[in-house]
Amino acid sequence: MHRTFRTSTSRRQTYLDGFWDFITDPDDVGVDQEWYAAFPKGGRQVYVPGVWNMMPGNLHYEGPAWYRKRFEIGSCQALRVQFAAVTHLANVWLDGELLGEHYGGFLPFGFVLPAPEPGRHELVVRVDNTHDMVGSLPSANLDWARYGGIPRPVWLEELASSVLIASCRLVPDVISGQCQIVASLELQNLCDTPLQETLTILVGGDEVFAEPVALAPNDTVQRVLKLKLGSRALWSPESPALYYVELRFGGDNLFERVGFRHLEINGSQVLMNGAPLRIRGVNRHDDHPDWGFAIPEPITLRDLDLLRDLGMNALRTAHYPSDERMLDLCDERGILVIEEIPLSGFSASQLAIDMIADRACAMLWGMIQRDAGHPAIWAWSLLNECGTDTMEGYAVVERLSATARDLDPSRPITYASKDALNDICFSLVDLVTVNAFFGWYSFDFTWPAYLERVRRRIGGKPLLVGEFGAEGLYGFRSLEENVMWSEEYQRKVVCESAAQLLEQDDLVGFYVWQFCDSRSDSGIHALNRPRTFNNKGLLDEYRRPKLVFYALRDLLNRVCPQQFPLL
Ligand code: ADA
Repeated sequence: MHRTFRTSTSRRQTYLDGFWDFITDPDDVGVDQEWYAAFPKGGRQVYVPGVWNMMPGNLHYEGPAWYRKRFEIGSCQALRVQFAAVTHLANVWLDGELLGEHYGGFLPFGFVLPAPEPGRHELVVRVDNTHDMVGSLPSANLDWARYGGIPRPVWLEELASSVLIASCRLVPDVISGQCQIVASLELQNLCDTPLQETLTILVGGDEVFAEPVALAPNDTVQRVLKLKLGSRALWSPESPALYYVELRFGGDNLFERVGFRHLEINGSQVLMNGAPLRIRGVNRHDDHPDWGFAIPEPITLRDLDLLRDLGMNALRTAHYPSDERMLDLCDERGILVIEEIPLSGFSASQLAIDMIADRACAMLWGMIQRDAGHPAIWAWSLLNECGTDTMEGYAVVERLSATARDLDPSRPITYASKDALNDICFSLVDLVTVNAFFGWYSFDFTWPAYLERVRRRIGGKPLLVGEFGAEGLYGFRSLEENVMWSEEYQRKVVCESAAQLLEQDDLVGFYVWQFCDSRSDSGIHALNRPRTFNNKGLLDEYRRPKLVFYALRDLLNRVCPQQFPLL
């Protein structure tokens, strides 16, 4: 399943989870030798969803690799082949014919084939995870692993009808006490004759819209509908009320899910349903030492339980769009999410490269298109720690913020700044997010003194701490607290910082760096990353708690008891 609920009852959905044929292509000869038509012998089997780095010998493999899966279909009007994510470039062939290409390792894409032959078919995917400094997103300058593969589900949809709800973006909101959804839909006629079908929309089982839509042969139309829904139960972290939305068009149907809440900026506060948000969160990579980006759902679920156990209510998907099931679980559990695109650590000269800005815009578009319906997401993050102290940075933030506002006017937008005292882009966003590591990379400020300086630059805007923390090697214990890399030192830095931040009344909140240790890049960061892991986790990579976990839990439960009860 790519969601925690079934997304259609009319489409026959078959997940292609399991073993696929696999072969690396270090000399990049596969296209010339037409491996899509004749898959080479001598490969291995790899599990999908998964990343190839977990196979012995492949930990650091970077470059093209090929996947093949055979499947059978019955007779249907059309076949949809859907990928939840391929990291990062995918070229896809079916029965030797090119279906297309997609770039962007954390977002979905797919292909529709009208009237496919029933019987056996062969899907071949060339995947390339090459990272560079001139066009890839993420670039080669990153503090996480360069995983490659098909880390999220692949599935088939056999369509019973010749019309298709091809895409759907739902933006829920509450205006003057009245719930609404702005629905942007794409409806497709897959056959050679004109037709007219009724589009019906149900919210929580109630029909709220029904109208005929006419389509020319093989035509696609777009509809933007404002659905006024009156009063409904509101979504909040304490009471996460959710509503299924069913779209029906001809013989096709699609389920989505939304929650209703209103976000607004009021001076230095972000209000949800009129009450100020108090963010106490962690940054989290979709990472596990045995699974890479392809974390099994039970581990994700337990991560969220551990987050609640800490007394926290929030998570930042550093630094890329998360698995959709993780967002579904956050919706269900009332966990407040900031989601981000992998535009992280880019310098001014990189930001000036058109391909990088274009890809960032396309990914931001794809992320909002996929995730706008999730009530848990309270802000979009445009980037992390890039050259936003430069005019090149300004141009990119201007473009990204316009894209986000156009697609979703209901949520605040932000980005994480690494140099807030010299940043020049804060005027372009609603919420200022600052990252700093006092007690680790620098000792020049305390948090209160630093935030005071930042506030003088940003006027009354809401302010959030996006990252702070220190490394603590699991099991490295020290009698003296001031020994860097020890669990004791990490506990001291994180808890002292958190205590200072909790006293800042007009701070929207903070996200600790980070939930658990995560595999880092073996490249330029390695000298600074013992074990080649980023060791700033409150837990280690296997989710074993460090001293800081218990101390931070005590602190949060003392300062805000029962505020975020365990579910
Ligand atoms: C930055 C970056 C994180 C991580 C962190 C660190 O703030 O955003 O991804 O690399 O530094 O641990 O140094």
